[in-house]
Amino acid sequence: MSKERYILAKQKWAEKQKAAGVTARTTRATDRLPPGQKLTAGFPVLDLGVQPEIPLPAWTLTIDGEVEKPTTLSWAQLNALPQVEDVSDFHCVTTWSKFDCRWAGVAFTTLYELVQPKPGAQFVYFTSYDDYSTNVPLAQCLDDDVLLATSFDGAPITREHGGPARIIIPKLYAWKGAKFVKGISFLREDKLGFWEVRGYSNTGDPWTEDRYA
Ligand SMILES: Nc1nc2c(c(=O)[nH]1)N[C@H]1C(S)=C(S)[C@@H](COP(=O)(O)O)O[C@H]1N2
Ligand SMILES: [Mo]
Repeated sequence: MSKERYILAKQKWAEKQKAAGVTARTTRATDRLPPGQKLTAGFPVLDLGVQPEIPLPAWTLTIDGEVEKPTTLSWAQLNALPQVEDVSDFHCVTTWSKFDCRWAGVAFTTLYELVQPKPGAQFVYFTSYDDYSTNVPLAQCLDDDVLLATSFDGAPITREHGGPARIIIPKLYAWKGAKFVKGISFLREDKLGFWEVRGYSNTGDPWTEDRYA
């Protein structure tokens, strides 16, 4: 791109930002830390005051809704699916972030292929053993960093962090990732989850500080 065209493009971008009411932030983002977030070295625990205990033989995950092949997986069936590992950053809406979380488990796309969603399926609704729920557009669940994670840092996910299995969606605030997950429903229409009906943003993008609706 020529220098002039580059400047013009930047100018247009600035005008668009201004028109959208985007102003300087009080807390500036670095390359990795989204605006308004603080880096934590520990791993805080966020839940609804219950950490359900699910013995592995009793654990199931039901995947249903607008799909050709609704399925209920046992723990053994889940672990027989192809396993992947992904290192990602974790951003909680309460302003802490944790870098380099090493999760392993089954890629969301593997579950997607297993149940074969119908063309009308556009949204995903997750439910949990603690009666938590959350919702995400299907398109965002199909990124290759979205996991049904069963391991953190090389060990089974502890109960406090959502074991036996939890959802990880690194590009969204962490409330969009259900701990203690027990159900995944593919839906035609969006359906708000636990925090989404309580004023949290429906989209939850950390990079635009899309915290509350
Ligand atoms: N089932 C369930 N999933 C949940 C929550 C919850 O309370 N219950 N809290 C969410 C929120 S707000 C965050 S920040 C992360 C916290 O995960 P952690 O406790 O492992 O840090 O889980 C998310 N998933
Ligand atoms: Mo959170």
